[in-house]
Amino acid sequence: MSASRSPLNSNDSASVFLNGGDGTFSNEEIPVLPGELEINNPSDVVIDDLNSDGVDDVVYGDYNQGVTVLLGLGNGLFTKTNQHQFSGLTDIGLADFNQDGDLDVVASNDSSQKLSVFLGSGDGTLATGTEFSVGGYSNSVDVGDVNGDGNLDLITGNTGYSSGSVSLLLGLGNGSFGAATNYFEDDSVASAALGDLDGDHDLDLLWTTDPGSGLVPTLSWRLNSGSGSFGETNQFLLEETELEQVELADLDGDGYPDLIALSGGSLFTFRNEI
Ligand SMILES: [Ca+2]
Ligand SMILES: [Ca+2]
Ligand SMILES: [Ca+2]
Ligand SMILES: [Ca+2]
Repeated sequence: MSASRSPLNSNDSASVFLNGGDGTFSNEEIPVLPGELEINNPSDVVIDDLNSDGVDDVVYGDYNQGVTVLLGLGNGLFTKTNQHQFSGLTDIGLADFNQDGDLDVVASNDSSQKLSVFLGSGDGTLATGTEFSVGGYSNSVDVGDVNGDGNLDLITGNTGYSSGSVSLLLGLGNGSFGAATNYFEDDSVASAALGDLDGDHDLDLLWTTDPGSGLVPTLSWRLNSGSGSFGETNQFLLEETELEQVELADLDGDGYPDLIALSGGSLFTFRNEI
């Protein structure tokens, strides 16, 4: 899941909330090896077990500091394994792009028109990033098999100089990606996400725009034909509410993903009625 780029915590520590097993979370702030981790401007945090030791690890994306892996020690503390420093990181995703069983990391960037893929070694370290060009300065990245060939693909939501776009990069299954196809070149795209909106087992595309002051932001979606091409645009106007980050999850248990969005420090949900 993604978080907004607004600071979660401005101290040089990460907040860890320990689950008491009784439905409560302790709210103590546990330092992550004090002095070793500078949390500057958090963009995103994702959690999974990178080194397959049964303990969840944290991949932390910072706008100014790049990607950092924090391996869980099993007692609520973490140790930092490696960091790939760069600026402009807006969003990260975690998946096995080269199908070797080890989780890899993708990061979007709004300082260059490229995204970076870091292949995981399986011990919690990440190889040097490989860059792939996209259609603008990216505010978001999401992962899924859009064309149903078994290889994970990437989409980014982009801002350009005068317009935005959504870029689709088809995965080759070996950690590399084909050239970006850029869709819907219109208003600046604040965030784009993949999910099966209509329940026909292919991933549909949803995005929000940030058209600038005085113009109305929109929420749009297109249904997947099944082969990775998308049908006509469905859209509704968001009035003044500009959505900064969107994610899809089934909130009401009806089997169809609903929309969760962050905007101006508030959390919004939209029930899927497609
Ligand atoms: Ca682990
Ligand atoms: Ca991998
Ligand atoms: Ca694919
Ligand atoms: Ca679908």
